[in-house]
Amino acid sequence: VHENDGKYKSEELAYCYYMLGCTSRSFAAVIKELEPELRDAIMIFYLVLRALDTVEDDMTLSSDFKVPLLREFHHNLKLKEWSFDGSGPNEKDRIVLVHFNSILSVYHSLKPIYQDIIKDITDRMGNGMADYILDEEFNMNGVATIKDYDLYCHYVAGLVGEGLTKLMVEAEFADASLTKDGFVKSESMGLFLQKTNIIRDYEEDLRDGRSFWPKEIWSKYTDSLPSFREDKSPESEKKGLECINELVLNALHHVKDCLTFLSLVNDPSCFNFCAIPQVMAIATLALVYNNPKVLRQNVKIRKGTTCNLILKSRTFPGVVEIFRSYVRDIHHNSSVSDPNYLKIGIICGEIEQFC
Ligand code: PS7
Ligand code: MN
Ligand code: MN
Ligand code: MN
Ligand code: MN
Ligand code: MN
Repeated sequence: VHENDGKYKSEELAYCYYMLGCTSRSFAAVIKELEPELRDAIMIFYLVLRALDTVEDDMTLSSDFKVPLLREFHHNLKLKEWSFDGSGPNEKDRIVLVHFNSILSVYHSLKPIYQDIIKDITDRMGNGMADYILDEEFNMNGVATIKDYDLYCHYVAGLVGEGLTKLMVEAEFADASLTKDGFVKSESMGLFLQKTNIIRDYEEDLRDGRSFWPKEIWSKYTDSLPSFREDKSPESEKKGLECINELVLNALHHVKDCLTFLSLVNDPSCFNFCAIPQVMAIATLALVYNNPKVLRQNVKIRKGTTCNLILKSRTFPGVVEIFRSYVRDIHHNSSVSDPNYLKIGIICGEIEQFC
């Protein structure tokens, strides 16, 4: 229930934190613990992007309507009032679009430099998402090459990493070198989370009529991506597992950059905010690796595992230890018969050396 118990300095601010809790399980907890200097800015950044993603995800909107809405979305941040109630009643996060006025009110109270960072990322993400909305006549959207896969993930997650890094460096909570490397490390932070989400959500996304597994990878294992969930034969399952494992191999290439990034975040509250999603991602990758359940249902790490990970990830050595342990699990679970057995061995070895 929404209630302002005097903790927040305005009704709109209280309502924004209420919406944050409604729309995210894991991000709400870490954002609420941030230092006051960045807490409201990152909370608003999250809600603005959640609103944009709700438009992107809404399959009841025609692409003729959706594409300009995504491309122009950042202009709404210049308005005093804007809201949207055209999303279907089943759209789970539609609250942030219906009550976008509260987000705008708090957004305009942020430091101008924080507003500029948020608006620039919203502009580039909205335009990138629009590029990947396919025409109605193709009723399945999809990603063709590995390059397209990386570009889509750049738009929806790499850019979030860039924006968050700019905010943390501006507030002097992270090392300024992170904004002077062409954002390669923050890009890996975002891509590692997004790719893990895409691998895990195979079945759920197909059920929603979408898919983000790149054809360049899955076409080595099947002629049609949905066959992995439809064809129950052992041969099909074996190919499905080999495909998952190649996607995991691809995601593991971001790990070294992520660990370097985390070593350069100084403020403890920002460190937790950055590190917790990453340790959940490596735990999820270890869970999905060689796991046939991914082809039929949405798998999730256990509640108890999550709690232990959060407790252990408060320090950099704790995070490194968690990565070492899950990378070792993946290595042990790989079998000689997998076509990427050698490559998995190489990348796991490189990461373990690096730790
Ligand atoms: C601004 C905190 C920390 C340097 C809404 C955090 C959806 C994986 O759609 O909700 O349910 O499957 O499970 C977050 C880098 C982005 C990337 C991207 C904004 C880390 C809109 C998160 C989050 C950069 C597009 C959430 C990328 O997953 O998705 C803030 C550093 C939003 C981060 C989306 C996905 C995020 C995601 P869904 P989820
Ligand atoms: Mn989306
Ligand atoms: Mn989404
Ligand atoms: Mn524009
Ligand atoms: Mn997803
Ligand atoms: Mn999700």
